[in-house]
Amino acid sequence: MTTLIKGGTVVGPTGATRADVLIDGETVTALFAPGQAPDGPEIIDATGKYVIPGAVDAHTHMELPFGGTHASDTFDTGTRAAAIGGTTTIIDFAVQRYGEVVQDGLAAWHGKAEGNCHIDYAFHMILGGVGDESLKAMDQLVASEGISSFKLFMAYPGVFYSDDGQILRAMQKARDNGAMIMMHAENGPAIDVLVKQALERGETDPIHHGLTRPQELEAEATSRAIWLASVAADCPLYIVHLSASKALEQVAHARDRGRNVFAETCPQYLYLTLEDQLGAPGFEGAKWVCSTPLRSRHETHRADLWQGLRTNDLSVVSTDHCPFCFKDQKELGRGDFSRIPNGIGGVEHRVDLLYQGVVDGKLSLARWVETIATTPARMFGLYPRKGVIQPGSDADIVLYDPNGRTRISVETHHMNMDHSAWEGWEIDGRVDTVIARGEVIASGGEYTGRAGRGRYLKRGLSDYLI
Ligand code: DUC
Ligand code: ZN
Ligand code: ZN
Repeated sequence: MTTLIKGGTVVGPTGATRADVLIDGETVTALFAPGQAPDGPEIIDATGKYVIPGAVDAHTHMELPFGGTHASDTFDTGTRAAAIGGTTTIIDFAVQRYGEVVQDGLAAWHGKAEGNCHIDYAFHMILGGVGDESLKAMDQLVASEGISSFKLFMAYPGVFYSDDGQILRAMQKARDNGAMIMMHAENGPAIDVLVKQALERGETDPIHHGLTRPQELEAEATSRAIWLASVAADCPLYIVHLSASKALEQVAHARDRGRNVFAETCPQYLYLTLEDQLGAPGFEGAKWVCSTPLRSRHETHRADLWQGLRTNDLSVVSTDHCPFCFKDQKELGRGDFSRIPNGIGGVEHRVDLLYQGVVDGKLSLARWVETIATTPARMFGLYPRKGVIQPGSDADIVLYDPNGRTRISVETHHMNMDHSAWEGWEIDGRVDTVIARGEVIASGGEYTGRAGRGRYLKRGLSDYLI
């Protein structure tokens, strides 16, 4: 069946142009200047809308076991919410726990996702233990499993933590096989000292989660990761959930010297703060406990991160979607902030929240699309199948209404959470229609997709490899 998306403004990383998009089955087959398309196909009217590639969220944690509980979205609920919000591909993190065989961790993740996803999905691999076997497994995952990126943690001693020697070995392996090392860059052992001291002083409220993770410990770890990658013959390095000005300085400095270093940030760091959200009265701030933490409103983090997106020192915006309900989950940390499960849910709202940056004059239209769709696809080996509207690409397309409005609330969101980190936020724009591999799965507020239609995507190497 052929379909023509007619009358809209197609936005890509190089700008916006009036064009009609022809889809045949699951694939984009042609773009036409207005009025030049042949008669015949079914028409989707995009008058007054932006026509953008389906967004790619390169950082989600469905069902992640963490902090004595599990992230509350399943692949079913989480990918449905993503789809409704204009995201048509996620890259989730499969987990190798301490002592586990990497391939067993991966198989467990396939078991959770298969048959349950509403949109296409891929995996990165978290390495919970770097040793001879897991280094060998990295080769196998790159060569045969479509997994070309591995996340390591400089934080969370005793949970996911890798020491510098382990990190270096994984980086050397990645340099050899073309994979990307993704780094959670916070100095975990130093944070643990500050956490213990705070608790001994009786400082137990959620705000102390942020105060015990100062930006210096994010900047130090970021810098150390960059130097370790340098020792590993400039292994490609991607810093996840970068939140702080001083960490951004480290990335910018490396990039200015032509280093193979990239970074992402997340909407929570662009808009929310330590004082306003994490410091909310009583235990309320637990909703915004995540790591890296929200940063102080009295420093320049948010402005610096927006600027980093404009200058490409930050290449990608992901969500780090890791939802926990307030009741029974966040509540595990009443009286001890260090027991609050770390994570914020937001997979449904990234497209809208970043569009608000366009409205506010902080980001161009082209850069909006580039940071939420095109670059994540290129960074993680999904391009040009995903992240762009061009002949041969999957017909993953969102019609975005710049004249619409979105109000975010727990009453209306689709994520499996009993609260929203964005409660009451109003956005000047709205996801109107979502098309995934040629199928309209959401339109005008009605959802018509289904669990199981999403397919596993084997990824290639990053387009940005040098
Ligand atoms: N950070 C979070 O906030 N949640 C899950 C893991 C992580 O690194
Ligand atoms: Zn992390
Ligand atoms: Zn994460």
